[in-house]
Order: sequence, then C-alpha cells, then structure tokens
Amino acid sequence: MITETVNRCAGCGVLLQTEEKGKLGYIPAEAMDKEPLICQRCYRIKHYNESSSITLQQDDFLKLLGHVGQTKALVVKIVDIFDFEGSMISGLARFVGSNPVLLVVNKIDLLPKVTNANKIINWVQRRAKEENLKVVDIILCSAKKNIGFDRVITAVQEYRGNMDVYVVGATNVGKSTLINRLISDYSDLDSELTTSQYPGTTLDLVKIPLDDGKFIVDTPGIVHRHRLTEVVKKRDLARIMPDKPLKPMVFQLNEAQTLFFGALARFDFIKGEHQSFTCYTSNAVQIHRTKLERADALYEEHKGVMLAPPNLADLEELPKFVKHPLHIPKGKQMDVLISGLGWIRVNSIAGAELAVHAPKGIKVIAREALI
Ligand SMILES: Nc1nc2c(ncn2[C@@H]2O[C@H](COP(=O)(O)OP(=O)(O)OP(=O)(O)O)[C@@H](O)[C@H]2O)c(=O)[nH]1
Ligand SMILES: [Mg+2]
Repeated sequence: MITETVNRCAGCGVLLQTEEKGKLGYIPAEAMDKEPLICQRCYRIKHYNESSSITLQQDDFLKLLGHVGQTKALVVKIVDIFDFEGSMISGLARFVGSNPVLLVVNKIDLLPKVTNANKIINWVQRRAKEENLKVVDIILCSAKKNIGFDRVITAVQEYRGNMDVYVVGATNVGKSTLINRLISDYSDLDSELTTSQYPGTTLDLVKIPLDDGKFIVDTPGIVHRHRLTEVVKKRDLARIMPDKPLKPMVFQLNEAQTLFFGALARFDFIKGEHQSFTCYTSNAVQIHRTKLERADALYEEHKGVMLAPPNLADLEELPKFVKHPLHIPKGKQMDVLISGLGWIRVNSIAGAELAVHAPKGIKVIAREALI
C-alpha cells in the first residue's frame, strides 16, 4: 500500500505537521496553501543547500520496500559507478519478488573522458552475475549531466508495461535526481524531488503519477555504513565525492612504499616488482607517498594536518584504521576499492602483496579492474 500524498512533502515524502518546529515534517501553517507542499527541511536543502540528512535504519528501509515484492512493478535499481560494490544492495532479490529489475549505473560522467562504454557494460554484467543479481537490462547514464537518458526512458517504458516503477538503491546514488529528470523529460510536471550531496535526503516513499494512472515511486536510500561517504563529516563529503571526471594519478612505486589518502586511508605496497598504481580518487584528497618503514611515524606526526582530510578533531571521531592484507595474483589486472573513496588500479604483471588501512567497517575489496 502506498500512502496518500496529500499530507506528505513533495520533496522527501515525510508526513507533514504544523505543530512542532524543528521536528521532522514541520511546515509553517501559512505554507500549507502553497503548491507544492514542501517541508521546512527540504525548503532549506533546496534554497540554502543546507545539510540535514536523516538516516533510515535498515529495518525501516526493508519495511518500506517490503511491499514491492507483493505488487507488480518494475524495479529500477540504481548503482553509483564511483562506488559500485559499496552501493549495491545485497539481498535485493528478497524484496523484489518476481518483479523485473532494471539495473541503472549512474554517475558515468565521473569516469575519465576516454572510457569505453561497452567495456564498462561488460564489466557491470560480469559483476552483477557474480553478485547473483538477475536483471532485464543494464544501462549506463548520468542523471546529472544528462548522458544516456534516451536509453533510460525507452527501457523504463519497455519494461514497465503498465506497471508502477520503484526506484531503489543505496543513499546518494542519484535516485531522486534521476526521477526528476525522467519527469521533466516525460511530462509537463515540475520536478520537485529534493536532492542533495548528503546521503539520507529522501525520507519516505514519494509517488509521482504517470500518464496511465500508474506511479513512479522514489524511495529513501538504504544506508550502508561500509561506505566512507556515510561516516565522514559533512564538510569532508564534498571533498571525497568527485564532481568532475576523475583525473587518475599514476604512481610508480617500489616495494615497501606507502600512499596516504589524506588520513582517510593508507595503501601499502609491501612486496613485488617495481610497478605502477593508478589512483581514481577525488582531486581534493591529497595523496602522499612515503616509505613503508616511515609510514607509522609519518601518520602520527602529520595526521589531520598535512595528512588531511579529515582534520584532527574529525579524525578522532572516525573509527580507527584496520589493516586489510591483499594479494594480487600474477597477470591479473585488479582494482583495490575503498568504498566511497575510490579505487587504486594495480597494473601488475608480476603480482603484488598489498595492505590497505581504512577506518574500521569500511569495505575494502580487490576486484577485476574497471578501466
Ligand atoms: N556526478 C554526478 N552526480 C550525480 C549524478 N546524479 C546525482 N548526482 C549527485 O549525487 C547526489 C545525490 O543525489 P540524490 O538524487 O539526492 O540521491 P538519492 O539517491 O536520491 O539520495 P537519498 O535520497 O539520500 O537516498 C547529489 O549531489 C546529486 O547532484 C550523476 O549522474 N553524476
Ligand atoms: Mg533521494
């Protein structure tokens, strides 16, 4: 059952109330006769770019999406190409039921300009298979930069038939941005959904009518605490999330050398032949190279100052580093993904022994190279 939209915010789906200022869903009584109805929080996000995100608990999220499996709908699952593994929802199949899933890989504008789209599609196909995700189709797009949108529109039309459409995914992958674009390209309606660079913007289901009486439904993102973007302070979010195409940085390293990504992560090349490592991270995160034997001391002396972000006070609140040993086999082209921060491509022919130090809980994996 989808709840009525009458008393809900058109931006984030929250139930509106005029009684308690400062509480969720508050709207000044005099704003109740304006159109569209927007809660004060959305108003502030839209007009002052204010950061006011609320994180939904996993249980609430599953409850919200629980009924998708019982209705007939097309499920559009959005994944962020910058954090593919971090933004995948595992166990999607459980609540999707027998409904078709269209996988939309968003934010492809962030990939370096020269990237070959077919290669990316093939890569996504293999990754989806490994994750046991059955999809009717895979589409690459950029909701923000309007790339690949014709394909999104045709695919949604083709696969939804006369069903509702649910747009689901992790927080911040661009669900609301994508629906806003669909609506403005599809119809004369204004696009009202609130979007922001902070995760946790959409709070409840928001249903938007389509021509045939069916709905496209925006949903709150599922929170994945294993993404760095969910644990850093708001002021650092803009620095770790790229907003322009990635400009990879190449480092030629000898064994026993280390790279620091601010004080957010540390990458040790422990053993292997001299080789190059390509870092796909936001330009605003400074990378420092040092000797492995110096790394602990350098961190202690410079964390939060030269090694930043985060600053010293914020670093205190970040979970302590945990070490992830990684083995890159001979002849494999692999990425080391640090969820939310980006990835390091290991251009190894001879193999490499590595270790990544990242805040406890942050997902670190080695995967087949994306680019
Ligand atoms: N570079 C890039 N950024 C995008 C793209 N689509 C969305 N964004 C940005 O990603 C951020 C999150 O977008 P939203 O649409 O609010 O994401 P959401 O999935 O609805 O997030 P929640 O409601 O928090 O779950 C915003 O800063 C968007 O501008 C894209 O195609 N490319
Ligand atoms: Mg949203």
